[in-house]
Amino acid sequence: MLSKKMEEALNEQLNKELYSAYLYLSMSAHSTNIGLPGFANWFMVQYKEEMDHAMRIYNYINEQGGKVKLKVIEEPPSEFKDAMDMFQKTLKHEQFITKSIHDLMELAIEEKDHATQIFLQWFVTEQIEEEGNDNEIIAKLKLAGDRGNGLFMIDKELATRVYIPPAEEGA
Ligand code: OFO
Repeated sequence: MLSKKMEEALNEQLNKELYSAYLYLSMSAHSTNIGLPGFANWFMVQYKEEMDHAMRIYNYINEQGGKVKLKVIEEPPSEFKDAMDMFQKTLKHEQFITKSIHDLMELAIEEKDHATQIFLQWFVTEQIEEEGNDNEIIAKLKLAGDRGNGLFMIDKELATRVYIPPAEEGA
């Protein structure tokens, strides 16, 4: 059973996760457009993961007898300066999402909503991984520079990222 306040906050988060998916889909399209297929793959996998995050929240609201309310998804940017710009924007966005998850957790604690606290735990852990991945790629981009052979090598590496559906990762 969710309080109205918790239900609204979870619906807000559902919208943010859908926006994340939209943002990374846009970055995937841009990467294809500028001839970086490995980056396009990485962002496409990220898009699918964000859709999974959204569906986790969607299912949880339903399971708790709440009402899912879908809101307008903001238009993401479609032009980026270069690969570094995309990853800096990705990191900044993920830091915003981390803060949003922490605020949700604070609300669940305030409301003594133990079920939602347990539910959110997965997201707290996931955000550590998300920011870690972005920081790692930014560090590589800094080392390699944003063009030439270094960028080509990073593109090859990002091409190997594979999407794992939630059922297969035991979630
Ligand atoms: Fe859903 O973790 Fe990124 O936004």
